[in-house]
Amino acid sequence: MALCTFSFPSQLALGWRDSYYKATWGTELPCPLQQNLIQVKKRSLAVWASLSEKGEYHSQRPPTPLLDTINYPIHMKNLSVKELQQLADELRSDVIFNVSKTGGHLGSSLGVVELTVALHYVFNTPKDKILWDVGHQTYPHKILTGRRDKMMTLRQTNGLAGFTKRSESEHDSFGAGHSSTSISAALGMAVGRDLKGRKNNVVAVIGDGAMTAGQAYEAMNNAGYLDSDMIVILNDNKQVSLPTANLDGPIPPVGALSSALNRLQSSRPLRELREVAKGVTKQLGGSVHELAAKVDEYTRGMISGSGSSLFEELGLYYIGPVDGHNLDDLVAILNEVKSTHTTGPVLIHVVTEKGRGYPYAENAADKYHGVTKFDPATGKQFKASAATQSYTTYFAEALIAEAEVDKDIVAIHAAMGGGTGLNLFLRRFPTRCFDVGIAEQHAVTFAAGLACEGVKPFCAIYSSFLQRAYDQAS
Ligand SMILES: Cc1ncc(C[n+]2csc(CCOP(=O)(O)OP(=O)(O)O)c2C)c(N)n1
Repeated sequence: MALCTFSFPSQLALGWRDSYYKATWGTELPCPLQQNLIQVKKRSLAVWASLSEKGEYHSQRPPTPLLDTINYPIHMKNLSVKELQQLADELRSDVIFNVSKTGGHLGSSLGVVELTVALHYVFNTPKDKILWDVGHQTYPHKILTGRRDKMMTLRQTNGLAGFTKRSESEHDSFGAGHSSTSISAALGMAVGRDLKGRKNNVVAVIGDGAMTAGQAYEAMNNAGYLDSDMIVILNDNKQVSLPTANLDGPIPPVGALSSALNRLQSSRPLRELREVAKGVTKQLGGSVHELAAKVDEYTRGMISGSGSSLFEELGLYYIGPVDGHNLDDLVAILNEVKSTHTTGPVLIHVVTEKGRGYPYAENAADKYHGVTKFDPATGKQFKASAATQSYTTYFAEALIAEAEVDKDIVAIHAAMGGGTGLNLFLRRFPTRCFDVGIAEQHAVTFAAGLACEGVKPFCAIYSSFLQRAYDQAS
């Protein structure tokens, strides 16, 4: 079994985990793969962008009259929902303009603009805690929490961090960068609040990608048991892995969770039945109340077959799916959940679109997950053309070359098909490439299992994320 770690952003180091390859290839180091790294012919890079005339951007900063009046969430509390929509529109155009000058995570931030506005409208940070999983989607949150004037310093030395950072703002209740920590941390904050006798809300916002990691389930299992009040918002945008830009088109999200969420969304009649049951419960009470509760339970049972059981059986009360771009719905539901105390953990399933509102992002296979500087008018990114191919591409092409002659070779990555180059392998060998989701520890042990069966797995993991699988690798 071969374990390949990638350092950020894409340096290559190879670690050979056992004597399997020595037996197979009859060599230790340099291994055949490394030799191939040298042999692979240089390939011309795709032309990503043409600078506008004289290297200047065409687009100007968009007018944002309402956003200009809002430096902190406190300034938006008196807005109507209609004005909130205007604020969201201006916020979205501000994010696009800022990121066009700095580069950064664009698609994920665009997808949560309405959710960010609704959260800051309903909850009161920093007293209430909002925890953003990974933290790469927090540009709208940063703009609304006193950091708008620093957005041009994003991800630069001494500038704003690309993720949430406690020392940067009291509105960043938890620091992140690596995924799937938000529910654990939120539970800790909820239990800490209860022990201290405080009264505030704790909200974790976690994507369907981050929800594929084991830690999220460890946390939900514990949250269901401890039963502290907390809210988990599942931001379901159907993109689990990244980026897909070097494929011809989008790839379907990996994992059973994604198809369960899909089925859940399509079970509309059942959801309506559940709503009716709830309505009857409220109006009548008594024995009819019990009957209605049974209908509710029955309906939930039926829905649970297609997804909600996943959360409810872990002890979280499931609400959804909710249109994550409809401010009316978001504000109403968040207010409802906020005012209903002693409910234990609640999960609100919000459906959003990555890259929302920026057609170039919406139409791109990777939804502009991470971009270089770009021209907002055309969506074209200003990518410097490198003299040589990246290590990542050398690695992928070398592995493909080996796999052409050895059909036992398979490739594994943890939601990083673009970053590891294995999307290229996937394109060549669709049935021999395994994207396991954001599950590094599972990826490594899965590879070990394959190796036990005589398959030759190449497990490629970003080095910083390999910390998650250190025990499995050692
Ligand atoms: C442990 C770990 N592995 C991999 C990554 C790289 N990564 C950053 S965001 C992301 C996808 C997250 O998907 P999701 O949570 O659905 O958020 P979205 O970007 O779709 O809004 C990945 C794989 C990471 N941050 N942490």
